[in-house]
Amino acid sequence: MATSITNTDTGNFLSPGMTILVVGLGKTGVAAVKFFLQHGARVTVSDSSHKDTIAPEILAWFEENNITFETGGHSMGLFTSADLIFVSPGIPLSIEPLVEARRSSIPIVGELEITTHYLKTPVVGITGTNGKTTVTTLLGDIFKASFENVFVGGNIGTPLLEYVSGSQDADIVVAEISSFQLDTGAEKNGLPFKAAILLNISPDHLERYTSFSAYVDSKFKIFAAQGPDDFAILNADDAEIMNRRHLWPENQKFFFGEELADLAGATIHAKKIILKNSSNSALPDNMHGEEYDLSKTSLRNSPNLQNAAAAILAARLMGCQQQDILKGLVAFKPLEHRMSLVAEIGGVSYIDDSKATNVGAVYSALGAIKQPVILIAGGRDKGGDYSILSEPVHRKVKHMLLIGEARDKMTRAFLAFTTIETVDSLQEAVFRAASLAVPGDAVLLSPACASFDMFSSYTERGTVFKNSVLEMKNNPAGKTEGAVSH
Ligand code: UMA
Repeated sequence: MATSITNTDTGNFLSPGMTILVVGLGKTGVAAVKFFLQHGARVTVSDSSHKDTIAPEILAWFEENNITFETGGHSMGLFTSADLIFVSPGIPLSIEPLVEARRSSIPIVGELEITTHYLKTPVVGITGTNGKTTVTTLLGDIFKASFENVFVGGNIGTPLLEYVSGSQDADIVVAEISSFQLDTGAEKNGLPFKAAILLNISPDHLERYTSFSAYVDSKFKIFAAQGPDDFAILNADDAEIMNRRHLWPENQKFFFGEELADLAGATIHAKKIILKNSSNSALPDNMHGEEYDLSKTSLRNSPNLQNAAAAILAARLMGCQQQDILKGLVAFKPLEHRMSLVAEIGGVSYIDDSKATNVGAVYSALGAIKQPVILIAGGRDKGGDYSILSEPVHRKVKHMLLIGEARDKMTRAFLAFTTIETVDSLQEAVFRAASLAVPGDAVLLSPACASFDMFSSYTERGTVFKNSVLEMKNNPAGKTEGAVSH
C-alpha cells in the first residue's frame, strides 16, 4: 500500500497502483480523475449528487477505465480504504467521512498540493474576497503581451490540473485561487507562487468556515509555501490585512493602495498608479517613479483602481515592460455582472452587479454609486454580517427589494434603515423597481448572497436581470403586482 505523499525530491509523488478517492465530480474532480489515471493510480469517485447529474460520456469513460464510483452520498468505507483522498474545492472538509479519514491518518489533498509536484512553470496566484477574476483576467491579458505562451486558470473556471495533464507548455501561469483551494494545504505543502496577491478580505463563505478568523487564515495560506525570492503583494488599504501583521509572509513584500505611508509598491493617486520605494525597501530595476495613467481606461474607478494597481505590481515584478502593461490596461474590457450598466431607461440607470455575492462587494458597490439607489438583493445567505451595510443602506438606498431564501433575515437586518419589500422573483423585482424609480435614480442588483437558491450561478442571475431590464425597455408598462411591503 503506497501512502507517501511527500517524496518530492524524486518527483515520485504518486505511486502506480495506489488507490485514490476523488471526492466531487465537478470540473476539478473530472480533471483529477484524468490526471491520476495518467499516473497509473487506481481511481475511485464519490459524489453526493444523483447519478442522473453525471454526463453520459463521463459514465462511459468511467466504464472504459474500470473506475468505481458512488453517487447520491459518501460512504465511509470508500474513504477509509483509500491511500489518498483528493477533495474538490466545493466539498466542506467537515463532512463526516473526511473527518474519519483524517482520524485514520489518510492524506487528504486538494488541487494545489498535487499541482505543486508537477508544475514547473512560474505561477502568479491571486486571492481575495472580491476582484480575483478581474485581476486574473487583466494579468492574463498583460502577460500575453509579454510572453509567448500564457495559461490562465484556477478558480476562474479551468482547473490547474487540466494544465498539468495537458500539452500546453506555458511560460507563465496565472491562477485565481479561492480560500477553498487553500484550505487543504498543510502550510508548506502548497504551491510556491512566484508572486502571490492578496487583494482584500471581508466576511464571506461563513456558512463553511467556523469563524471569520478561520477564513482569514485560509486566505493568508497563499503565501505559505513561498520562498525568500518570491513576491507577496498585499492591499495596504485593507484593515483586515494590515491589522494581521503576524500573518504577513517573510519574503519580499510589496503593497498597493491609496495609503502606502512608508511601504514600497504601487500607490493610487488621482486615477494614476505610481510605483514607489520606501525608506527600507526598494522595487527592483529602478521602477521607482513609474506612472500608469488609468483616467482614460475602463479601470479608472474604485475598486478597479486597486485591482489594476495589484496587477501592475505583479506584472512588473514578473518582468513585464511598462509599455506592454499599458497596452493591457488600455485594452481591458470590464467583466460582465460587475457594476455593469445594462441600460438607461427614462433617466434611470440599471446596473448589474450580480457578482456581488457577499456583503463586502455590496459595500463597495454602494460606495461607488453617486445616485439614490433602489437595491435588489437577497438569495442564499452565506453567514455574512449584514449590519456592515446599515450605514451605506441608510445613506444611499431609498428602497430595497428582497428575493430568495435570505429575504426574511435581510428584512430584519435593514428594516430600520430603508423601506423594504419582498418579492418572489428577480423579474418581479426589476419591474417593481422600475415603477418606484424616478429620473436620476439607479436600480442596482447587488445581492450580498449566493445565487444557488434560485439560479445555477451568479452569471445566470445577472443574465435574468439584464433580460428583464431589456424586456422592460421594449415594454415600458411593466408589472408591479406581488410585492409585500414592510
Ligand atoms: N459534492 C459532493 N459532496 C459535497 C458537496 C458537493 O460530492 O458535500 C459534489 C457536487 O455534487 C458536485 C461537485 O461536488 O458534483 C462539485 O464540486 P465543486 O463545487 O468543487 O465544483 P467544480 O466544478 O470542481 O468547481 C470548482 C470551484 N467550485 C467551488 O469552489 C465551489 C469553481 O469555483 C472553480 O471554477 C472550479 O473548481 C475550477 O477551479 C466556483 C466558485 O463558486 C466558480 N468558487 C467560489 C467563489 O468563487 O466564491 C470559491
